[in-house]
Amino acid sequence: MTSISALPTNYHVPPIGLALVVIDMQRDFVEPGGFGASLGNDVNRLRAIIPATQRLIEAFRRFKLPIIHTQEGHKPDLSDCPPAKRLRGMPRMRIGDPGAMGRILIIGEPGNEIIPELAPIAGEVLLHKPGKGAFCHTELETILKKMNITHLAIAGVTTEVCVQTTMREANDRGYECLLVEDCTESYFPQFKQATLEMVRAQGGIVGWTAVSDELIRGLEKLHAERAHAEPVLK
Ligand code: TIU
Repeated sequence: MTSISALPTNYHVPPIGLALVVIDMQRDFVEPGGFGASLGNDVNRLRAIIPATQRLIEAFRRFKLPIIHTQEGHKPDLSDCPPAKRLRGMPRMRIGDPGAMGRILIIGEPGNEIIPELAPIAGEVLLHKPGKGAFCHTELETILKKMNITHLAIAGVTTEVCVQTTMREANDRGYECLLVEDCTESYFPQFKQATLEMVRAQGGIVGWTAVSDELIRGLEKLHAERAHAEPVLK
């Protein structure tokens, strides 16, 4: 087990079983003219996490650990978009309407693409999800089981919506989850802070939180332990 400095206690990771889940780092949420902006949000504040998230993704790649990218989006015919989701609130544009980056929150449209800085590469999982949680109406649990994943480091946007929902879904399914503090952001700073605190309250009721530098330091130790363990694992 590798011990990573985290809150509320150190986070322990086995030699095999850790994956990174990067939630919805798509143009729809971080660029003007997409779904996030249509809801009245200032999308620019989400861009601050791009460099740290890039470094984290690069570290997982360097150590050959699995990466799963998610994309919130709907089929062009909206058959997977509940009317409640489309009709809620008074957005400037609704899901499926034509926007500055194509139809809002529709799979295959330019706005739905992962931003180029964090784009998946061959061998990484790209998962479309119609809901806020990445386990809802997706193959995520099957994919994780096939890869023998037990531990999830979670990054992406927005902290209190898709990230927290996914973390809670994962926690209820038995995964040990770590939320990466400087690789997640919200349109509302107070909601990010509250999420970090509620995740790690009550002895880690939903999981752990840590900054990316600590996680990357942990990955370096994990890599050394794996090199040691590999003859035994074979
Ligand atoms: N609106 C908002 O904060 N988030 C979303 O709608 N989706 C995600 O969090 N990805």
